[in-house]
Amino acid sequence: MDKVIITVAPVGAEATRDDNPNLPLTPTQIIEAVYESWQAGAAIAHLHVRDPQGNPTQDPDIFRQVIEGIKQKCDIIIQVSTGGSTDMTPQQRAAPLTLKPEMATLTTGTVNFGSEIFSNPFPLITDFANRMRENNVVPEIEIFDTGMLDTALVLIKKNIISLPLHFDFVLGVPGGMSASARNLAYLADRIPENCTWSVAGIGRHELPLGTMALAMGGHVRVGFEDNVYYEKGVPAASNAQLVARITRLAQELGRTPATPNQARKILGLPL
Ligand code: KMH
Ligand code: ZN
Repeated sequence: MDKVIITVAPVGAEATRDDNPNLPLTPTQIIEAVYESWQAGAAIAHLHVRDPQGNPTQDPDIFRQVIEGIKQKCDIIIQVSTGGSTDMTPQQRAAPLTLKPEMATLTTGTVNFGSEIFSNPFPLITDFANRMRENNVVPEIEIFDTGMLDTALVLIKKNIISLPLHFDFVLGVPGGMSASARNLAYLADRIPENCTWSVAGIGRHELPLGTMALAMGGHVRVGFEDNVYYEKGVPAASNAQLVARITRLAQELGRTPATPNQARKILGLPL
């Protein structure tokens, strides 16, 4: 496994300009951030969008604008968030699936999320999975804690989602599974055969967990959604700066960043 799929998560729903003045907020800024990240080695863009006030929104019109802008510039795989933010209704969160993006996230359980709750009861998960099937959207299974992996296995058994699958382990959210090497190894060890995985380490954990994933044969997600710093106390200049660092580390470790089409092959997406 020499190719590594690098995902960029350029904005998320939680970070603000107070956290990092370089956070992309407008469609133009998000498009540019994704394009620069693609140039730096990213193959997947995990997308959230913001409204004109800079607040998180799942408005399909804004998603459409961002997706069309990205597609005019590069062939990066588009993955929309169905997580949205913790205060959104399921209906709001699922709205961008009607745009039929190549991929979307599917979180398979509920987790404390700082002082809030990221709510994903079983009926919501199955509803989102069904909508993805109807719209030919390939899910990426988001795992914030161990029980979510067990639920994903149940969903596979019930044929609500189908193999092969790509899992993203989001480690280090306050309230979720902690960002340790042992936890990463445990999760990576438990996914079904022929499946792939990436890690999204939150905050200061982004770099060490990403590096571990490179050494383990996994894939990596970086970006301002998960981490706004380049190093302790130093805000990153851009998402592309974080992608470029993972690309450099990958090359040192004998892993080549996959192009989007190479990533599509690895993930079983149509070319
Ligand atoms: N913003 C978090 C509450 C996803 O994109 O699928 C959820 C999230 C997960 O970001
Ligand atoms: Zn997200």
